[in-house]
Amino acid sequence: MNGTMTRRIAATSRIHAPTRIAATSRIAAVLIATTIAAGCATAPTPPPSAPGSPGASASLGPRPSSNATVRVVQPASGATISGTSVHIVIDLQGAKIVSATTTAIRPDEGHLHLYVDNSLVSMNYGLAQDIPVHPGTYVLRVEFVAADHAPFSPRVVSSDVFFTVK
Ligand SMILES: [Cu+2]
Repeated sequence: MNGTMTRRIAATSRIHAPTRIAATSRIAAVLIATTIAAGCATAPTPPPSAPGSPGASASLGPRPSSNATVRVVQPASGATISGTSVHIVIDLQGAKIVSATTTAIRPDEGHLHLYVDNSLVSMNYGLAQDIPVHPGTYVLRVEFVAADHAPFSPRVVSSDVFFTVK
């Protein structure tokens, strides 16, 4: 980790305040220093479970549903990459990304929350993002959330994508 990388991350990403950082998470450790500019005051929301998991939307209160679907295009599941960052590309169908934070939510507007190893590490208002990584194996999951940063019900979440950095 060096200062150059930190500055580059801050300049290119809207960093979400992590709601729960595993002390052992390599990426969380990288990103913890860059979480200052969070434009997103997150309600404490549990990380999304993989599709089909029980209890994915428990205790979230009444939330609208959305017809949107989201998936990870890149990296490919099982990919092995080298370098100090991974390029993530998301496909979102049935909704559009809006940068506004509002409680006047619509089922077809929102933004993406990105989880690495169950930690919410970053968010931007686009469909592509570079995330700094160290060698290791990671699980990536993306969720489409409403413009108030809270999930839809049922949650609009991608399948898990595993990738290895060497
Ligand atoms: Cu958000």
